[in-house]
Amino acid sequence: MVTLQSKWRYLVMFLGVQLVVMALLSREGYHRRVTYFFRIFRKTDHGLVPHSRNSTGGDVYANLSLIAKFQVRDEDMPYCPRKSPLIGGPIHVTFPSRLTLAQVERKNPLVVRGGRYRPPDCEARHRTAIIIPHRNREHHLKFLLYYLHPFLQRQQLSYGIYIIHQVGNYTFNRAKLMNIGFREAMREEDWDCLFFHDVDLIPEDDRNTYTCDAHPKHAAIAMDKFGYKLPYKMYFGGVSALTPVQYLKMNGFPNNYWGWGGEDDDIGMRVSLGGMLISRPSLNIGRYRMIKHKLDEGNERNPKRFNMLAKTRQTWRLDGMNTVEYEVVSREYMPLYANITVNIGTEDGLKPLNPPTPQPANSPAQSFNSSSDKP
Ligand code: UDH
Ligand code: NGS
Repeated sequence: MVTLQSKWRYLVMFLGVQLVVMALLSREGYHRRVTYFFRIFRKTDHGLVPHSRNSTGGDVYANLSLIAKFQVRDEDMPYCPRKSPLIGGPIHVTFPSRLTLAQVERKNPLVVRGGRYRPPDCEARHRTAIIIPHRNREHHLKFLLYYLHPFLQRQQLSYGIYIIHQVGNYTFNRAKLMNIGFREAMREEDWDCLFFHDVDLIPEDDRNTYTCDAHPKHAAIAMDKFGYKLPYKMYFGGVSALTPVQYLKMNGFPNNYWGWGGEDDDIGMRVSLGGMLISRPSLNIGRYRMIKHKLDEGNERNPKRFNMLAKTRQTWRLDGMNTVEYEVVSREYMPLYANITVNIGTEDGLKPLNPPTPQPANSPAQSFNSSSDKP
């Protein structure tokens, strides 16, 4: 039978045990021990990085806090693992209306001037340049940068983002801008892979690695607007990736498709005319969400595209990287990208923006053609 006296004794013992536990917990370092204890149950914290689908909740920034903030000395730098431990799988893509470039900058503190990044704690195995043809799409660019920077950091790539901006109002020429991007990027660094990337396509899975394959890669194979399937077998539009050797083997892209349509089909044909195959990621990984928009003013459908495509077999060696002519108007190294503004002329050829007056040796405006300037 429990007496009143023994009840008091139990109560005093209980309080005593509590005091001892509290004293233990308040000792220096208890926090570390408690955290360690809880981590046994929550394996996704710090040292243990999630691999499974949805483990990052689709947040493209979720894993980035795991990147070491300190810079390891170059001579002590190990190679990054073959498969990045930061990859999390599917990414949830939305377009928040109030997003600003300043916010994107703050979320990417390790990106340096010109939109360059290299992993701070390991030597990247791949160096990838992203080439984005651009005019009047700043709104789309902001969203692409918001998603692409953390996406590439999660893949532990060394990378740079180049915007190739067409100056003036003359008809847009996507493929020619890509040729210029290739040349301008390669003159700055020995990139081993170039991604040719529409500004309005956001990758939805970071297992879609932005590295090159043994054959030219078509990365955007499953877009939301096509019900996440290829619209037709030879489709090569949206996002593609080539090594410099692959690019030159097919003489780059055509320069003579002015306006919308056909240039991506021409590029696809060049791949096989250059003796190569098309490599593709799987449908569940090469997924993209397109930012909806209408056909732009100055990029009307090109009525000549079908006739031109019928002649690609005869024209691909005569027009491409070996004939691209342009004038660099400016090179600006912005916090999140390099902005290269170019005059690409018209169907009738390159007309310099400024009359050809004698220029000082380091003037920013320079003209290029294949014979005067090699990458
Ligand atoms: N681009 C610009 N500015 C322009 C036109 C094109 O920056 O004025 C760039 C941009 O990177 C864009 C890419 O070129 O993502 C391709 O152009 P697009 O987005 O207009 O072409 P897409 O085929 O979409 O992806 C067209 C939408 C309307 C199709 C109607 C015909 N079916
Ligand atoms: C083809 C176009 C491609 C274009 C693709 C998808 O018909 O340039 O449709 O267009 N080829 C020709 O016109 C010869 S889309 O649905 O994105 O507007 O990329």
